Amino acid sequence: MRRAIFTSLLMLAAATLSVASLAVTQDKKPEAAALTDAQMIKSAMAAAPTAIAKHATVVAMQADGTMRTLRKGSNGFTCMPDNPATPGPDPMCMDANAMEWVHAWVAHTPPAAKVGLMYMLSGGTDASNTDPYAQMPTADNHWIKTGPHVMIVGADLGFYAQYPKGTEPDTGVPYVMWTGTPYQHLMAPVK
Ligand SMILES: [Cu+2]
Repeated sequence: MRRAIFTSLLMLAAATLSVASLAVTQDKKPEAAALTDAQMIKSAMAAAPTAIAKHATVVAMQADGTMRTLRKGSNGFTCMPDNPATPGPDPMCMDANAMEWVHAWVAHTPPAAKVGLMYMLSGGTDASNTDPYAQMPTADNHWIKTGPHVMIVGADLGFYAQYPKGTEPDTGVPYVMWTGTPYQHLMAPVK
């Protein structure tokens, strides 16, 4: 998983603060506002196979944590664009169960026991493998990089028990991210 959404929240909160300070300092504009809706839709659609992406709802996270719908879809999948503030490309497309899981993660609430699927086919993802809320690499948060992958979230312990759970996994094969937290999930590379 990415901390992209959580990062987006922080970014947007920071952007709001920047706007507040703009009046005083005339500082530069927050870059989170740079993408147009069309650009965000294109970015979001890149996360999943075309057959899924073209019928998916596309949403963008708002400053208050709510979603703004950029395009309504019909297949039960929701796609979110890359967060330009993070190093790697990180758009994602997810089914309804995975969307619930993401909301739980962002809200720091226990996720429902509902298995969900997420696509992150757009490219490399940098994240802490041990801290669901880390924003930056530190000496001990096991910052790792994973290429295009799919994720299984909300599965039971027996499912995750099948896969490696080390803090420094081989990201070329399936592994469990955020082991030991309520948000552990399978990361499965597809390339
Ligand atoms: Cu992921």
